[in-house]
Amino acid sequence: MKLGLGLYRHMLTREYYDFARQAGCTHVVIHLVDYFREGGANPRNNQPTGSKYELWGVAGEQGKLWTVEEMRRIRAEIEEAGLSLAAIENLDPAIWHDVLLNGPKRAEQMEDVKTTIRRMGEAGIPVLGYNFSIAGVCGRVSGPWGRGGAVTVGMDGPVEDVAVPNGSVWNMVYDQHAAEGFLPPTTHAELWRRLEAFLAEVIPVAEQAGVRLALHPDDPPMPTMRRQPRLVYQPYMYQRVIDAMPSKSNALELCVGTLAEMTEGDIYKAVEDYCRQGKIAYIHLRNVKGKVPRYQETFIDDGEVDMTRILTILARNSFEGVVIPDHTPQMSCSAPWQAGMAHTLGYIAGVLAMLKKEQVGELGARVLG
Ligand SMILES: [Mn+2]
Repeated sequence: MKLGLGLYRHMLTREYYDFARQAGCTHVVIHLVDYFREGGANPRNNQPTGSKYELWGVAGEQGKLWTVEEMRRIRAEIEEAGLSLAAIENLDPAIWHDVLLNGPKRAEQMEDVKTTIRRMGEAGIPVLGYNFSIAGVCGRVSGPWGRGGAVTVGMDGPVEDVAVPNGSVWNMVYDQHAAEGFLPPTTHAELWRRLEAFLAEVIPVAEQAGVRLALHPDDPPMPTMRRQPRLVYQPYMYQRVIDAMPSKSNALELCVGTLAEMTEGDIYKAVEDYCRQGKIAYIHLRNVKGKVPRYQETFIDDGEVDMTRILTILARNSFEGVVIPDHTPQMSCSAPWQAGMAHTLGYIAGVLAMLKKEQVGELGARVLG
């Protein structure tokens, strides 16, 4: 198991790489989409939050793909700082909105996704995290509900079914000049059909490129949000994603916090099950109190999930991927994001050190016995 840190686009600098190294990370997961662009409800010193119905920000340029040179340069800068680049997290809605929406540009945008995956392979980046979600992250509120009055996010009950405006998908705006109006509602069956068609086309390309696709579950995991169906909102639904296309390249970005917010299933069993199948590309670690539609994100050691148990399950099943902190509540200081990350990374590093000792101890006992 490797310790990593997720960095947003504006954090891809030597200062943040050094911060990750200083906190004990060997790996980073990077975002190339700038979620904060023109997003009023979305300050840069926190996770992208948006508000209940307000979107994160404006997506990039349509058809403008990440280049091999750009990805190679970023990878080289990360390695220069003594780290490895484990994954890119999330595709820009600008390049694949019609794949999610089954819109008129779907065919050309599928080619853009494939090109992106091939280029990642060329640049030596092994994992692409993604969300297959129409409404994306929404319906959440923030408040000082964390330990010590830390500001954190969560849901405070069912939200009104305010439809998704035209020109937006997955909590971002991709067309500021779209006609007035709202996305038509679709069904769960249709959303699964879109995912299955996507995987059937893209996974063979990913296999050839040596890239794993890793699906994040729907956050918050409600059956529908904003009149749109959601794909993975119970732990067992991840199995359907896996079975849709058996391949090493069809994998999971397993988010412990999101899975813990789900109303059914057992978080420990889910982690063990997907780990044993070798399906976890990397892990988002985050703790929570409650379940949808009433939950709050908490500090890593302050929620309802026993994180030492989660990390023990991963270690005993020889998980070799990267674990990164997901979000944390805002700590009261001039660098709330960094403080929250450093606290979480220190906690994970401590548990991993204990587990290593235990494993070495077991090995020693076996040798001696
Ligand atoms: Mn997550």
